Amino acid sequence: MSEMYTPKPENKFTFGLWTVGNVGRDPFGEPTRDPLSPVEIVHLLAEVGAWGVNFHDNDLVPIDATPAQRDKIVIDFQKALNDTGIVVPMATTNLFTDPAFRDGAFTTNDPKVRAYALHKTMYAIDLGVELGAKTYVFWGGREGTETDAGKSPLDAGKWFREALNFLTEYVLDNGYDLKFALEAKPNEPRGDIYLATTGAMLGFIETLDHPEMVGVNPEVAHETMAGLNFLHHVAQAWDRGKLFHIDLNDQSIGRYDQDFRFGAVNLKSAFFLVKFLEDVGYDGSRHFDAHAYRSSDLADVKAFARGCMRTYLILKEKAAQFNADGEIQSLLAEILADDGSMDDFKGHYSPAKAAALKAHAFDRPALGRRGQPYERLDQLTVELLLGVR
Ligand code: DIG
Ligand code: MN
Ligand code: MN
Repeated sequence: MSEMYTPKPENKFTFGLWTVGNVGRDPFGEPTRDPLSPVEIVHLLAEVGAWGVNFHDNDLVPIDATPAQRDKIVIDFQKALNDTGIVVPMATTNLFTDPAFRDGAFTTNDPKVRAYALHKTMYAIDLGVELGAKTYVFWGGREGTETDAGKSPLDAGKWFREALNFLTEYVLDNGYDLKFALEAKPNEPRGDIYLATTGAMLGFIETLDHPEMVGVNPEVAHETMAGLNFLHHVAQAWDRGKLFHIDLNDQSIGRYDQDFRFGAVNLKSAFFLVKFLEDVGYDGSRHFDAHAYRSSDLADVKAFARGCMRTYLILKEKAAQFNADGEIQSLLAEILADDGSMDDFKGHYSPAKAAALKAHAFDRPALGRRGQPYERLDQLTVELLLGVR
């Protein structure tokens, strides 16, 4: 394989323990692969060239482990990190597997479970910080409903806000260097999940006591499931300075959460996303929250992981090619042409500016006659991606 697309630490490619460790279980079938220990996964990720590994608390430490078992697991895991140079940029809490969370964790009607969710998350934050995490993800997989008869969405929002306010204070109280990243998803495993899109999360963050500590972790599959344009959500997050992390994978619109290999479904969307991240200088993890097909064996799981990273690097090269392509850039210059005739009306409001703009005579028919060469531009983009430019 070409050296050009070999991942390097500076690419900041990461995988969760649950991704390459996915055993192939699905709602209709038993596992198809043997489980891998966290230590084995760290060595697998080092072998394929990843930079980092992420985990839910219980991916690493079983929920019923004793303190002594927990400490042994952490020592062994830390040794694997030291032996391989793999780092832990992000950690998160499993607040969705155990039956206790059957009706949610932070938003359940049961105050005992809400308190337990805080208890569990504080210990999980301690674990993540101990292993070096600087970003802490919250994905509310069970924070939702199948019927709105039994839970007020106002109560749910209030309880979620209280939980995050409590936990940001916990981070401050302990002097942790940690930021929170909220991950949206429209549904699955709940019939409807609260705060279903990245945009909803951005609005919610502004209601928190410490919004400066909280950003988002958009996932390709989650906005795509709902038929939305993922890039537009990422751009809105970036514009607000809130793109603290990103989950890369792929997905067909209107399907269950497929978490496919990055670029496996829609190469053009993946290209525009990579181009955006590279153009704006996003410096965070490129986290592949994805897993191999259930039909894959271990060798194919490694090919899956390599494929995620290779596709990102190939599209990164295509983005540089796009930015250097004379014909494409001249079309963009034509599209963005500005003769300066409207300069007096730009920028902040003033009564004089408003009066002048109201008095200005526009040739509306002429405005309607100006077309845009988007077909030509998109065809050039497609041909670049197809490798004929
Ligand atoms: C699923 O998309 C979620 C959980 O796997 C995890 O909490 C988060 C971290 O990437 N993604
Ligand atoms: Mn997903
Ligand atoms: Mn995710």
